[in-house]
Amino acid sequence: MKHALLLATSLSLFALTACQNPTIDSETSQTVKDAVETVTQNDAPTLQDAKEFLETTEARLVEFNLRSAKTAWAKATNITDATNEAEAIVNAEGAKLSTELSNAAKRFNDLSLPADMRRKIDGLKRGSSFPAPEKEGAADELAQIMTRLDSRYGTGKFTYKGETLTLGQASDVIAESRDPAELQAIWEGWRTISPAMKDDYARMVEIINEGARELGYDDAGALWRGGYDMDGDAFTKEADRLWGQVKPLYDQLHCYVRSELNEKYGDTVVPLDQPIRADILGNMWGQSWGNVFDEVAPANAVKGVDVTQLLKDKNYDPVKMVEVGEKFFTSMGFAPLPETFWERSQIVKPEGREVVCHASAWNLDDKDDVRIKMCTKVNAEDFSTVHHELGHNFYQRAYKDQPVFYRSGANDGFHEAIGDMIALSITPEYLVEIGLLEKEAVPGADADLTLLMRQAMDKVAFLPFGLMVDQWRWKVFSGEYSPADYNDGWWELREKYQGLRAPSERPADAFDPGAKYHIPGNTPYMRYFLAHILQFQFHKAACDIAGVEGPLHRCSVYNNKEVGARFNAMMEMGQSKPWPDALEAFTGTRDMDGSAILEYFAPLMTYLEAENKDKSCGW
Ligand code: X8Z
Ligand code: ZN
Repeated sequence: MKHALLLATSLSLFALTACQNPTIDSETSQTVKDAVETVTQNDAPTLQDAKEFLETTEARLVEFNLRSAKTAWAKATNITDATNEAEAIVNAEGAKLSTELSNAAKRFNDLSLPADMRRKIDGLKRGSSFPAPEKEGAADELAQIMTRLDSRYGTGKFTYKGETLTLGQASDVIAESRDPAELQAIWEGWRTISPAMKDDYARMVEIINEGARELGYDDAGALWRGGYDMDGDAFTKEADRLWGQVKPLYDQLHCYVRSELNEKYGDTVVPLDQPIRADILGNMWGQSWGNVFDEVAPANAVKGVDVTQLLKDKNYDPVKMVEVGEKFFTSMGFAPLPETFWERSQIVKPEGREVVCHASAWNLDDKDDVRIKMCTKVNAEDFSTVHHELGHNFYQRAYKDQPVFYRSGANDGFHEAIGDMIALSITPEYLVEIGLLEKEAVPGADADLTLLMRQAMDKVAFLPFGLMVDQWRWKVFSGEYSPADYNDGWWELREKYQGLRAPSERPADAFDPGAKYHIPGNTPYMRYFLAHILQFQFHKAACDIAGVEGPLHRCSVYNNKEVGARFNAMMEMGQSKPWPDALEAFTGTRDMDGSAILEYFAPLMTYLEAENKDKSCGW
C-alpha cells in the first residue's frame, strides 16, 4: 500500500492506499468554513460543536478522498505532464485541507470528549505525514515537489552498454548475474537517476519540518513517530527493543552469507572482515537476498522448493498468480474480489506509457473499488508481492464500514503484515494442494534447514533495512544529517545496521537514498520493519488457532475459516481502537514481539551458530 499522502501517521483520514487529492466543491467547503468559524469564534466550544465539526469533516473527507484517489491512480498508471499537474493540484488542496482541519481540531483541546470523539479529533490534529505550513504558496510548492520526485523515480532509466534500462530490467540483472563487474555497473547505473532529486528532497524537508513545527512537533520525524498510539520517544525505544530481539539472528545470517559469498567470489570481492558489497546480494538495495539463495544453500543439503521454477513449469501468468492469491483469502472465508478488481487493476506493465511500477494496492472509493497496481513478473518474489498487495485490499474491504477517520491499519505495520502473513502459509504442502508441486516432490523434514534458509534470506535479511531507512529520514528531519551529509549518512546507517557497503567510492553528488522508491515516493518505511515482526506473530497466532502442530514453517492456514474469522475480527476494526486492542483481538497479546520470528527460525539459528563458531563475525 502506498501511504496516506495527506493526513495522519496514526489516524489516516484520507482514503489511504495510494495517494489522494482533488478539489473540494465550494458548497461543502463553505459549510465547513462556517462550522469552523463558528467554533473559532467561540472560546469554549461545546460537545455539540465537536459533533458537528466531525460530521462535516467526515463528509468533506469522503468526498475529497474519492477525487484524490482517482487523480493519483490516473497519474500512477500513466505518467504525463497533464497527470502530474492534476496530481500536484489535488495534493496541494489536500495539504491545505489537512492543515486547516488540524488547526480546527485544536480548538477542542480542552473539551472533555467521549473516547471515540477524542480519538478522531486527535487524529485530525496530527495532520499529514507531509504537512505544509500555512504560509501562502507552501502547499503548492510541496505538492509540486512531491509529484516531481515520485515521477522522476517512476520514469527513471539509465544506459548500459548502449541499451536503455528500466528498474525492472536492471533488477533482473542484479537477481541473475554473478559477474561482480556487471553487478557493480548496473547497481551504479540505477543510482544515476537520483542525484537530480537531491535539491528537491532537501527543499521538501524544509517545508514539511516547518509544517510539523506548526503542528506542535519538533520536526517531521517526531510527527511520524507520534503515530503509534504512544509517545514518540517511547516508539523509538520500542523499535530499538524489537531490533535488539532479532539482531542476533541477523548477525548470524550475515556472518554465514558473507563467508559463503567469500568462497564464491574470493577475498577481493568479499573480504571477510568487511561489510558485504551491496550489489552482490541479488536485490537492487540489498534488502532481501532470496535471489542468491543458491549461492549459500547449506552444503549437501536436501533440495528445497524453487517457486520461480514451479510457476514457470506450470505456465503461470501474472493474472493466474493473482487468482491463486485471491483464492487463499477466499479459502479462509473472505468474499471474492469484485469483478471491477479484474477490470481495473494494472497487473502487468502496460506498453507505450510510463507508469509507477512499484507495487501498490488501492481502494478508490473506500468501498469495493479495490485494485492493485503491479508490473508483475512470473517469479517467486512477485508471487509473494501479489499476496502482500492483496492483503492490503482485503484489509481495506474489512474496515470499509468504519467512519472515514478509522479506515486504516491498526498501525501502519499491520497493513503491511496482512498479506505477508498469508504468504507465510505458502508451504510445500500448500503448493501441492493448489497443484503447483507434485506430492512426491514435497521435501521431508530433512529439508527444513533449506526451507528456513531460503525464507531467512528474504525475511531476516530485510530486518535491518526495514529499520535503517527511517533512521536515516529521522536524522534528515532533525537536521543531524544536512544535505551535504545525506549520502554519507545513508551509508553510515547501511553499514551500521545491515553490514553492507557500496561496491566503490560513491560520487560526490550521489543521492543513493533517492534510488529507493520510498524516499522519492515519500512512503514512511518503519511500517515494513514492524510488519516483518508482526507477520510472524500473526502466523504463530493463526497456527495456534488452527491447532496445527509441528514447526511454524510447515504450518499453512489455507482453507481455515476459523482463522479467517478471527483475522477478520482484527481487520474490521481498522484504526478505531489503539493497535494493542487490535493485536489482542487476534493474537491475545498486546505487545509487538519478536519471539515468533525467533521461534520460526530457531533450527536455522542453531545451524548458523554451529557453522559460524570458528568464524570472525561482524564488520
Ligand atoms: O513497498 C513494498 C510493497 C508495497 S507497500 C511492495 N514493500 C517494501 C519494499 O518493496 O521496499 C514490501 C516489502 C518492503
Ligand atoms: Zn505494502
